[in-house]
Amino acid sequence: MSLVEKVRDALTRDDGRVDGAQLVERLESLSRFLRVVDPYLPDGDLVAAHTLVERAGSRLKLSQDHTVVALAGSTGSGKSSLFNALARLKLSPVGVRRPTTGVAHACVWGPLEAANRLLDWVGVLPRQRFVRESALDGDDEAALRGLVLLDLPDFDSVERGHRLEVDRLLGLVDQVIWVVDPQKYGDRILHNAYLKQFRTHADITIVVLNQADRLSTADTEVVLGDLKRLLEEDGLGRAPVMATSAKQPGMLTELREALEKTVAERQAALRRLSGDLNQVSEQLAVMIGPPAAEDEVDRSTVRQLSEALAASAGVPAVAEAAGNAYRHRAAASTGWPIVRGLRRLRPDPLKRLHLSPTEATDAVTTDIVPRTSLPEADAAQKSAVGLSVRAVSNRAAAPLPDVWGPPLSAAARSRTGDLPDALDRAVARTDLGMDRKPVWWRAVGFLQWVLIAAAVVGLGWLIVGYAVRALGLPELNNPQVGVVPVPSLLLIGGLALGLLLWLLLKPIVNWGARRARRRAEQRLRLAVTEVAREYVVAPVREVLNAYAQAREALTAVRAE
Ligand SMILES: Nc1nc2c(ncn2[C@@H]2O[C@H](COP(=O)(O)OP(=O)(O)OP(=O)(O)O)[C@@H](O)[C@H]2O)c(=O)[nH]1
Ligand SMILES: [Mg+2]
Repeated sequence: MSLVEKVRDALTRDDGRVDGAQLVERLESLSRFLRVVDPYLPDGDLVAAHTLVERAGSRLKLSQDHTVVALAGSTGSGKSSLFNALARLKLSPVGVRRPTTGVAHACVWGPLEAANRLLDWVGVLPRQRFVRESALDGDDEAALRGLVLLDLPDFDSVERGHRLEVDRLLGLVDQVIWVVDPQKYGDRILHNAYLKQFRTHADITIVVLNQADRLSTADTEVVLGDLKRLLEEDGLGRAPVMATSAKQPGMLTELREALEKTVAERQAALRRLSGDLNQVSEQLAVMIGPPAAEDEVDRSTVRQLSEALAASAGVPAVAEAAGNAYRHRAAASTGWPIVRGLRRLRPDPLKRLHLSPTEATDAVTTDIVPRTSLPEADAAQKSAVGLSVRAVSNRAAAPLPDVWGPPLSAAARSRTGDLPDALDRAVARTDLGMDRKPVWWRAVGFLQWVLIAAAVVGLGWLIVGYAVRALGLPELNNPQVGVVPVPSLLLIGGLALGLLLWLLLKPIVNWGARRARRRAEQRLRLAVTEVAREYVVAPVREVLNAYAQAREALTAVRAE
């Protein structure tokens, strides 16, 4: 007996009463558990729990004033004889040809109408329902009012249908009296297929050694002792065991008293369901382990995923293009104006990828995101994404019971089909920080134009000087700086300084380009991480949430 069973045993022995409201709460927790896990766990593992919720709901809606007690056992053990003896009427045929009883018979102590709905639900045919009219016996039978006794077919029958019917009824009744006889009380099927399955139901189980009239008192004691030992092994050490005889009314007193107690307590139906809940929640416990970790999917796993996604989305290429675009635009604004035009003929690297800032800004306002012209991810990149998606679900599933592996992996993969588009959109939408011209570009650009203007003035001045000389007009009096005349100084100085300025600024432009590249890469990676969270981590988290809720619900089912 496990520790939990021992504690439960001690508690139930104390008083053994099951609180109806508490039972309903536990059943509600079980329904909550099922609602939460249904989308994720295999149906086959949840059948017993679903059946119980349904059955308990129906039983609790039906009469609580009646207690349905079944006489079950192997063929010829004397179920029908006991049934008749308890009813003190010949209601169910007793025979020497086996099996005798093919369908369940019911005897109701008290008015039949009140028990009819319950018997409809249990599935006893109307013609097999009998009434034990207590009015005829004075108060003799009053103590059993509310008892619905069932005589079941044999579970070990040559008729296959009998066993199915027995199994069905054993799932529905409130209490079971196992009828064994001195020859077959050790039967393997009885113990392994039935009694062991009832170990969580010791408080609604009675075992009777029938046909005890055939044994001497000493033999009866020996057999009872052996039977008790077997029941202990079955986990039913707590169930009452008694010797009975259908042939000697005096040997039914103990059983009758036990039934009177059952009927008076009106607890059997609740105890049955409570035992079922214990059994089902024990089975479900393997699906629930430790609480899901706080950071279910840790940072390094998400980083690995977003790196794989970044590579497949072409983030390095876009960042590279951003750096090149910086250089391109810096040259167009600050370069030496003589060759600047040539620069302009070359396309902007970002525009080539359909990633120019103007396009992106338009896209935000119109909400239509144009596709980028980035190449599709190659096979290696795709498989890296696949691996890191699997790593996310593996990581989340690691601390949980195995049943959660498949739903977590399905969740991680559920949106991977949408990833390429989502990544492309994220890249297209990302503000790469390239839409503002640095102030110094304008200043340098202006200076370059001033220098060109000076050169043009110098050139004009020189041309005018030549023209004056050619026309024989009085020569212009050119001012001089040192030995160099000002027009030449303007022309050469303007051109040389512009070129020099451009050359001197090149390292700064390169540094700016590197910075632009890094900034673009950072922003793109952030956007890609968002996609990773939304498309891979969020669905996984949803399953983990379900796990946490299921865990909490099952704890409530198990708390008695
Ligand atoms: N001596 C003695 N004979 C009994 C006792 N109970 C039943 N019998 C006999 O055992 C045989 C089988 O009895 P049933 O009551 O038909 O047994 P059952 O368990 O209903 O059998 P099935 O309906 O075939 O499953 C009959 O011949 C009964 O007379 C008993 O307590 N003492
Ligand atoms: Mg019978």
